[in-house]
Amino acid sequence: MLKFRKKSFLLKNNFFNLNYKSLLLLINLFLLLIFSAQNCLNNENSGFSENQYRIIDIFPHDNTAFTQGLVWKGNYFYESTGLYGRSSLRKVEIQTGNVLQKYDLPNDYFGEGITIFKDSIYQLTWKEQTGFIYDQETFQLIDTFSYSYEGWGITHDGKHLIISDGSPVLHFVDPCTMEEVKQVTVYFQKTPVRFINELEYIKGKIFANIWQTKQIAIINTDSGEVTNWLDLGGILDNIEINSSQDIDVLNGIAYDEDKGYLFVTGKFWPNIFQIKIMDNFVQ
Ligand SMILES: [Ca+2]
Repeated sequence: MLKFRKKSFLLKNNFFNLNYKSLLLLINLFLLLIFSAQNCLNNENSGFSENQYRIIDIFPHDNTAFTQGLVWKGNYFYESTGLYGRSSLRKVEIQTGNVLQKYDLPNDYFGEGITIFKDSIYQLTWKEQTGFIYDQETFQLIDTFSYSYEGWGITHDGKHLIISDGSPVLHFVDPCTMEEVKQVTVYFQKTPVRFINELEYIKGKIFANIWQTKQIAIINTDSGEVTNWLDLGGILDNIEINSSQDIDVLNGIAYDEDKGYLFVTGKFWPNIFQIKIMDNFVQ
């Protein structure tokens, strides 16, 4: 009887020990799972705004520049500015924002987008239907070209100049003949997207500012479909802005192919933001 009791007690005790250990093991496993999941989330999303981009650095920008076009080449920015009487082509130092080289357009030309194709800078003007071609090194005017629409943004895919005119249409132009080769209409969910502004061709996609919005459209070059939207609505929260400063819209996209970073700014913005897009964001 005593033996039985003892056995029973042992059994009960073992049962309790077993359950207690199992419970501890389960708690540990549960905590490990939560920690792992949290850690995984932290690694994936660390510092990325809305799972889209992360600010790498912030550089000064001339807040009197009405930015219409931005390109990154050879560790310098090339920038086009607009407004009548204030339009220019500039070479800008990244760390200081200093303008190292400048060409002022005649007062009756409103500067728009720029792109650099084979060491020549192509610059559009807004309503003048005239484009300028400069030597990249000297800013010497080499040639002019004309088009029958408003000039807004310009980039190139290595074969064609790609030009926006404020409508949903992108014009693909042969850079040798300046003849239009084809048009692509930009749309999102079957609706044409208007006001396509500054452009940047990045790894087979066209990134485009949409005038008066805080979003950049990521466009399939062949179909014109917007495959994603980069929301930069909160990016100015990262800097102090003088209340008297006249800040205009987001405009200006440049791409650092070597580092894989984007530069974004806006008209009269006091800064240029160097950002990294999350790898899985660009589809
Ligand atoms: Ca650009």
